[in-house]
Amino acid sequence: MIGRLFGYVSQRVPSLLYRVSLMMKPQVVFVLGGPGAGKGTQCCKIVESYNYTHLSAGDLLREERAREGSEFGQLIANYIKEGKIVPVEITINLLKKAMEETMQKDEKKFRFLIDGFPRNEDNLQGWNTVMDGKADVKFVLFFDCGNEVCINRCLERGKSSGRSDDNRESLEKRIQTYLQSTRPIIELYEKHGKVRTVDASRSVDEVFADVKAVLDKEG
Ligand code: UP5
Ligand code: MG
Repeated sequence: MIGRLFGYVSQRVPSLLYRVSLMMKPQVVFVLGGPGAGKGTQCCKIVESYNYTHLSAGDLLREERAREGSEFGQLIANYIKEGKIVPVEITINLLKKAMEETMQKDEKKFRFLIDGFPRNEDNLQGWNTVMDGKADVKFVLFFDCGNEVCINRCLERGKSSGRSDDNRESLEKRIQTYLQSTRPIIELYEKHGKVRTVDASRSVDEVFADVKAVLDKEG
């Protein structure tokens, strides 16, 4: 009897654990930093070594801009060119949908790097309204990089990227938006001890060594 009971329990334990893991809330790391700080580059490297899904808010907006029949295409195009932050109702829906689709395809993929969001107070409020209780923000990974380095990286990329905002005029606006709107959001998280800062002005590999140290510590 006891033997049978033990067998029953030991057979069920892994499946119970598995089911608990299925009920995991999305675990989110917000990835922030100036234009060209290396957010996308580092997220791609993280995905190679850690069990994270990379969602770039900028990439999702560019996809939506290009989607045939999108009612927001023109608005997104204007905002991106001007380095302005798209109203959160648009961005949050794209992010939520991408997270849901990822988890529907594979329930074990509940860790997300949300790259380039939240960029301002409006973004943060939108996230809190829509995602409150639905996801846990673990910390902000902040790629700290001087403006000149950021601008030069984007201008260099602009030679081949085809991005409508990789030109000096748009870049100056992007930097202003970053300083005025995004830095205060990083500072807000800093006050809550939730920012992990990496010096992003060094080589890709040097930056990634620090990123790894952060992720290995945070789990
Ligand atoms: N590079 C990268 N790391 C390097 C290193 N360590 N040393 C030397 N070179 C390095 O890198 C940029 C370039 O630098 C690349 O050529 C790379 O090889 C090189 P990348 O990794 O792409 O940097 P990243 O920080 O991702 O730069 P990005 O230009 O994507 O940052 P932005 O934050 O400006 O752009 P994003 O795509 O997030 O947003 C674009 C626009 O979308 C915004 O301006 C805004 O209008 C809109 N937006 C919203 O409105 N809401 C959102 O929530 C998000 C975006
Ligand atoms: Mg990017």
